[in-house]
Amino acid sequence: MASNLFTTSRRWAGGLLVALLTTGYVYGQDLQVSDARASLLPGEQPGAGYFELYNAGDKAVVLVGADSDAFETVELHVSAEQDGMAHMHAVEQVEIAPGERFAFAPKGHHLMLIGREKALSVGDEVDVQLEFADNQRLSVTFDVVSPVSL
Ligand SMILES: [Cu+2]
Repeated sequence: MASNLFTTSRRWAGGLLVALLTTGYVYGQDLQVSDARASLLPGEQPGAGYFELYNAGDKAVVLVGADSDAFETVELHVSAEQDGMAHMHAVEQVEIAPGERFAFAPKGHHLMLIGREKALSVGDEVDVQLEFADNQRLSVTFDVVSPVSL
């Protein structure tokens, strides 16, 4: 029994190491994130995360989600206007073709930052993990900004 446990945990650790190395190689060079900022409203209202992704690689990149220790939930959303009213809804994924830039920006795609786990003020930094379809993750530091600065 003890040797089984040992084998399992060793295999797990090996897999983790491979995943970390792969992430560093693929996304360190081929996927660039810029202008990452989080706009937080006062109180319990959800905030919004904006950034630009540039796929410098030769394969499509598919963003499928995001996660952060600083928030209970992070969702991919898109804003749209319908009959003169602003709406937003969750999106399953965002695909960025090779050589393309994709902006998460006000009035368009955004990360919805729901349920703050701790107090955050303008000027703070907050880490968000972007999750991709091939099980890779990219940690991005967002600057906390005031909504009126956008
Ligand atoms: Cu939203």
